[in-house]
Amino acid sequence: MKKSQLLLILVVLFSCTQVTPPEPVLPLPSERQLKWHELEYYAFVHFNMNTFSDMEWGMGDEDPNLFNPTKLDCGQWARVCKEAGMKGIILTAKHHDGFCLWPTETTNHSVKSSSWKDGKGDVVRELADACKEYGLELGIYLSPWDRNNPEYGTDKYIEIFRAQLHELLTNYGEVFEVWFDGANGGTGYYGGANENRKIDNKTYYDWGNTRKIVRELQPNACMFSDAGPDIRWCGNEEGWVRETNWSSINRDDFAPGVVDDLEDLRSGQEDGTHWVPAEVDVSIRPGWYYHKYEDHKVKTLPQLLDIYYNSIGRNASLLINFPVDQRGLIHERDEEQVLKFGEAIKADFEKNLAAGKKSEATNVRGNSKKYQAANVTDGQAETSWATDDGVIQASLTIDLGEETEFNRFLVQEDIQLGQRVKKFTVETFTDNNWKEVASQTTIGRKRILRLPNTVASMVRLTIVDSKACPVISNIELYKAPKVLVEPKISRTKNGLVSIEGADNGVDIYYTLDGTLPTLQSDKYENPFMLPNKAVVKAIVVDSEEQKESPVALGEFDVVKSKWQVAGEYKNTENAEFIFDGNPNTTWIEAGTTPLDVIIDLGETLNVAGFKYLPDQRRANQGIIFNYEFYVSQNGKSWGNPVCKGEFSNIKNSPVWQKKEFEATAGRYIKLRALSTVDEKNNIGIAEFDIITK
Ligand code: FUL
Repeated sequence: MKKSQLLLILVVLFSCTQVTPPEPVLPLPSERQLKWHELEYYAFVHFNMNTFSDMEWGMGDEDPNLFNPTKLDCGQWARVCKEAGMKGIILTAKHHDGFCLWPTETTNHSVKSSSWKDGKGDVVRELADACKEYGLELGIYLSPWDRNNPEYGTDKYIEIFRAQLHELLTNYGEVFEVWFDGANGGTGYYGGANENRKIDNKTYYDWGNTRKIVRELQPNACMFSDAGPDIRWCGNEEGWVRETNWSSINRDDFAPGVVDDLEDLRSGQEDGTHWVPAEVDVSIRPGWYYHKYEDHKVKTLPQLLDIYYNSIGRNASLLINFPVDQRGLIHERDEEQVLKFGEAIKADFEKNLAAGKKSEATNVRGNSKKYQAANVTDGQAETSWATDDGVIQASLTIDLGEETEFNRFLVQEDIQLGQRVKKFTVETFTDNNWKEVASQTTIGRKRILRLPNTVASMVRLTIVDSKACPVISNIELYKAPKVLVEPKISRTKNGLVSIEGADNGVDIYYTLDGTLPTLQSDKYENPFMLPNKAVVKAIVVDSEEQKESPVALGEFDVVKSKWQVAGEYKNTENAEFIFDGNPNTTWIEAGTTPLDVIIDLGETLNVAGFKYLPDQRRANQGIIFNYEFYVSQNGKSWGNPVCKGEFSNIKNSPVWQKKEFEATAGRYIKLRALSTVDEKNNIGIAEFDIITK
C-alpha cells in the first residue's frame, strides 16, 4: 500500500469517528409516540346502543334490551382489518348515550342489563380476544360525556368515569390508544332529569389526574384528544390534514372540545412546544354509526385513496371507522371497499424504483459515510442523510440509471431528531433539463406526493428551508396504477342535470332507471332536463386503458322551479343559494334563534322528510343544532311540528342531514332553527331539499 492510500484511509476513518450527530430539534416524540407512529393505519369501530336506535348521538334513555346483536363476530372485524392492512382496532366501549359494552360495576346501563347473551356478554372481551388472535392492537374509546348517568355534571361522576377507565385498562390486556372525545355536555336523559347540563371542559374532568390513571395502568398507551397529550385530533372528520402539517403544538393552550381555531389542529404549529402528532379519524360512511339508509354511501376507492394520501401522505396517521351493523358485523359493502382499498395501496407501493440507486448530495455532514446521501435509498430506517450544522439548504440527487416512469415521491425525516424541514422542492431530469415538479413545505415522519406520470433519469430533492440541518432517512419512488374518479352529478333549481368528470379524454355513461351504467347506457354529452323525482347513476370510462370509475349517484326529488323563500329576511338576495344545487354557496341569515325559514313549494306536495346541508366553507357559519320542522297548507297555521330534535355531531361532521316522518300534505314548509352549534346569531344553509312520497 502506498503512503498516500494509507493517509486517505486514515482520513476517512478519522472523519467517521469524529462526526458528531445532529443536535435534536425540540420538541421530540416520546418512546410510546414513536411506537404509535409506526402503526400508521388502524380501525375505529362505532358499535353500541346507537347501532340499534339508528342514531348518531343517543339521549341516554334507551332501553338496554334494545342492544341485541344477532350474529356478533369480533373475529370478523379483526379478519377484515387485518386483511385490509390495519394494525389495530379502537372500540366505542361507551359513547355519549352512556351504554357500556362491558359488564361494568359502575352502572346498570350496560350489556349486563340487556337480553343479549342473557346479560352475560362482554363485547370488549370478545374484541380483545379477537385482536390477540389476529395480532392486532386494541384501543379504547370512552366518552367523557354521559347522557345517561344521573350524576353527570357532579364530582361523583368523575369518580364513576375514572372507575370505568380503571376497569377497561386493567381487565383486557395491553391497550395501545385511549380515545377521549371532545363532545361534552348538553341536553340528555341524566337518570330521568331530562335537562341541559353544561360543564366547563377545561376544569370538570380534572384531566391532569384522569390522565395519570392511564399512564399508571397502561404506560405504553397513547392518549388522544383535541389537546393530546400524545395524539391530537386533525380538526375535521372528512379525512385530511393540511399539506403543511407540524407534529408540534403549544399543548398547554388547548383543551378538549374548546379549540378556538381548528386550523391549528389541521396544520399543527411550527413552533409548538410539545410533540402531539395528528390522527385523521374518518368513517367509511357519512355517519359514525350504522344506518341502513347509508348502505349506498360507502366511500369509493378514489375517495379512500384521497384520504390515504391526505393523511398518511401528510405526516398523520389514519383511523378508518366501520359502523358495525345490527347483526354485529362489518357490513359486506364496507368490507368490500376497505379490502379494495388495501389492494390499491399495495399496488401503489409495489415496487420502489429508487431502491439501491446511487445518490449524491451537495453537502454531507462531516463528509462522512455515516450521513452519506446513499442512506436514503438503502431501505434502512436507521440511516440518514444529514448536512453540516448551519447548512439548511442542500440538494440530494438520485441517479435512476435509466429513464424511469413514476408518479409517487415518498420522503421521510428521522423524527427522533425532531421535525425540521420547512420547505422543499422536487425536480426531475428529463431531456437534459431539470424541471421542478413540486414545491412543498413540511415532511415529518412521512410525506407522499402524488405527481403526474413523469419520466426521468434523475430526481433531485432540495431542502430550501429547515429549522436546523436536515436529517432525511428515506426516499422512495413508485409508479401507481391509474384510478378513475367517479363523476359529479348536480341539478339546478329548474331541473337541468350536469355530470362532470375530473379526468380528460374520458367518456361518461349514465342511467335514470336505477340500473348500473355500462358502455351500452346513454352517453353523456350535454346537460339535460330531469323534471321529475329520479336517481341518476353515472360512470367515467377510459376506453384506452379499459378502466371504469366507481358509480356516482345523484338522488333528486321534485324539481324546485316553483320554490320560493317566503317571509321577511334580512338577506333575501342570497336566499336562492339554498336551492341552486351548488353545495359551495350558502345563505347566511342574521337573527336570533329561534329563527324560521319558510319555503313556499308552489304546489301541494306529500312531504315525508327533509334534508339540510350546512355551510361547507372553511370557516362555516350558522350550523343549526336543535330544530323543529312544520308543514302547512296555507303558510299561516302551522300546528305541531311534524319532526323535531337535534342534528347530532353536525359540528364536527357537517354532512347532509336527513330526517324522515309520516307523510303530510302541504304547500308550505318551515324549518325552525332553535339553536346553532356556535350559539351565535346566524343561521346558514348551503342546500335544502325535501323527500316526497
Ligand atoms: C365525535 C363524536 O361526537 C362522534 O359521535 C364520533 O364518536 C366521533 C369519532 O367523535 O366527536
